[in-house]
Amino acid sequence: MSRLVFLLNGPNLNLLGKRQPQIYGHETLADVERDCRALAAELKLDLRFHQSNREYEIIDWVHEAREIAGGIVINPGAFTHTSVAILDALNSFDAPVFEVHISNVHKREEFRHHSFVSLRADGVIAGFGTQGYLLALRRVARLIDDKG
Ligand code: CA2
Repeated sequence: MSRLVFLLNGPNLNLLGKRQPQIYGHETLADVERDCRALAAELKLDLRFHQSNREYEIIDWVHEAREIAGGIVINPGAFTHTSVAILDALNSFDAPVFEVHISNVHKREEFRHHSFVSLRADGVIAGFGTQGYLLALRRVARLIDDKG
């Protein structure tokens, strides 16, 4: 099983740490990437870390992952609640998929309670702040280790 993991972030997450810290915290996406890379090294995972505001780019990364990756960790941002296209792409990926939300979407507006991506995700983490990405990476590493 490949030890390569794609960590994908959707729209507006490039603004992390720069706006709405009461919801998303003070860490920037660069801070998150640094912490994820440090943990990935510890877990002996190779990491591809991406963010895009464009739905098609996220879909293209999922397609790329199909050929080479042992797991995907994805925070699809607002596409979580709208994108059948990202769900369809993830359904073509055979290895574990974990969905991460920095905020607890279930404590927020009703429209954030439904996730298309959850129909495919093997697990969902919400409301753990940016630590959620690290927890998801640990889970992927464990599943890859167990598969050998
Ligand atoms: O809680 C999450 O991680 C979300 O996926 C974040 C999305 C939101 O649409 C989802 O419902 C839940 C929004 C990301 C926007 O990120 C910003 C960060 C800082 C400032 C402004 C936006």
